[in-house]
Amino acid sequence: MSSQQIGLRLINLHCYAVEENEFDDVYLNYNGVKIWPEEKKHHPVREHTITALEIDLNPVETGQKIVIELWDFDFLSPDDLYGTFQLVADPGGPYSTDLSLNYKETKKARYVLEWEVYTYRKATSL
Ligand SMILES: [Ca+2]
Ligand SMILES: [Ca+2]
Repeated sequence: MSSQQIGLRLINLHCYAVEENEFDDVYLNYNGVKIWPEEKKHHPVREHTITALEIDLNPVETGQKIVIELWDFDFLSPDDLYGTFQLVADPGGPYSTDLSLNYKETKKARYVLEWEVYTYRKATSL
């Protein structure tokens, strides 16, 4: 037996403009939990770069709204929430979604998330 399920894959993070000098130290949260980078606390990102993410969220429901937060780490002050990527899990893609800016923390940052929704079969036991 198997059943069709869908998963959402975060493919790339495009940075067009950073908030801070030279680079931002970014990480991504989903439902209050850091999902990227996986092996360290944050990742330096410079302008005009594409960073591979390769993060899978699964399973998700068709039509589910998924909010991914983009945060910037700071040494001397609380981390800054730059904004959110607001995704809807419709199978297909790749899609590109602009960061909805949190203007309390940034006016300069410009990021785009590239992502897709794929189907897979999950074996189920009887
Ligand atoms: Ca910072
Ligand atoms: Ca800060």
